[in-house]
Amino acid sequence: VGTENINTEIITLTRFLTEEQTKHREATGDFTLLCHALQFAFKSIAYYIRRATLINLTGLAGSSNTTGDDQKKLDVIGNDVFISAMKSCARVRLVVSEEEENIISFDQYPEARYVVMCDPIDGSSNLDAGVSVGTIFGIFKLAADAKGSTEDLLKPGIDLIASGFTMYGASAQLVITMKGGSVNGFTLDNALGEFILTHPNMRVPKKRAIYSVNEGNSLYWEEPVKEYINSLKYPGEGGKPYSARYVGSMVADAYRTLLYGGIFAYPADKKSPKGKLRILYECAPMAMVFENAGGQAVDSKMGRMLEVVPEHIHDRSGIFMGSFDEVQKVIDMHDKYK
Ligand code: AHM
Ligand code: MG
Repeated sequence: VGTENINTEIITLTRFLTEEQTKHREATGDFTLLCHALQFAFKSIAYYIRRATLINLTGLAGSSNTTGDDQKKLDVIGNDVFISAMKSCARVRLVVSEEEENIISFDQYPEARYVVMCDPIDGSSNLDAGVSVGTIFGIFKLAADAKGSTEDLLKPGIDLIASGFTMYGASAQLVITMKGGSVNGFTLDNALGEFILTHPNMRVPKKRAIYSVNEGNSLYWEEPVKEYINSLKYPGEGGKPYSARYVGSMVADAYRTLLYGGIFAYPADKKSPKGKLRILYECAPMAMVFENAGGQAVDSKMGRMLEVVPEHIHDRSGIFMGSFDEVQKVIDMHDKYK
């Protein structure tokens, strides 16, 4: 590579966050510090996933390696890395993790104003096969008088101040968005150890003939969902059927949908009347990303996903998200059944 080809004006996540902070005169820097801790968690998890097979981290927690040492499953490591990063930045009051039954409360930081929800390694059933997984996160800010209890968490996605996800694929990707802002995508440069802004102002294409759903559940689907998916597969005279793409890792299916367009669905059905995916750390953060990128996200009642209020921290919801026009088709199909 000739030196003249080297771009010296790259925007790292660190630089991006600093620039965002200076845009807000009232900013204290607390949120920026929290983002730095998040960034470290993502890099660490990306690293352990890359090394997983070599250092025996795949398989079940509780199993032993050949020397008899206890092995931690990657799920557990991801969760531990994430929580310790959130704790050490001293700006986080509460953490909700898919891996933890209860809320984690950092009582040593009563002044901390942020609440972080996360799925440290989403799609972990895919890990041992080397398929992409990722981390999903959402951030709330506590009101000045909030004590930091469960009630402060059972809030709709419209209250999120930031959200996003990473995907540890061929390279590690980070997608992040702030309230009322655009969606920005970063790629981890392993040599520099920095996330580089590679996808500024991401916009999900308005439509695209791709659907992403676990069709093995179709026996349990409600009629409108069945008819909707059938309408994509059998478009009638002269129409071209949609392509099916389903990784089975929400982060990977969401990332592709964000870039190429189409629809991702995990509907509530007769077997799982509340759906599978969790509101606080899967559905709401993804819905915020898709809305801020110009798409739509609704639940199985066709209400705006970001307005769904969870009843408990691990509450679930059906979800349809993606290109604006594709999600509109699902809504229109459900309207027919009203
Ligand atoms: P996980 O959080 O236990 O990994 O489960 C969530 C994952 C999502 O990433 C993915 O969209 C979905 O479960 C796939 O579920 P299924 O195997 O039922 O299609
Ligand atoms: Mg998950």
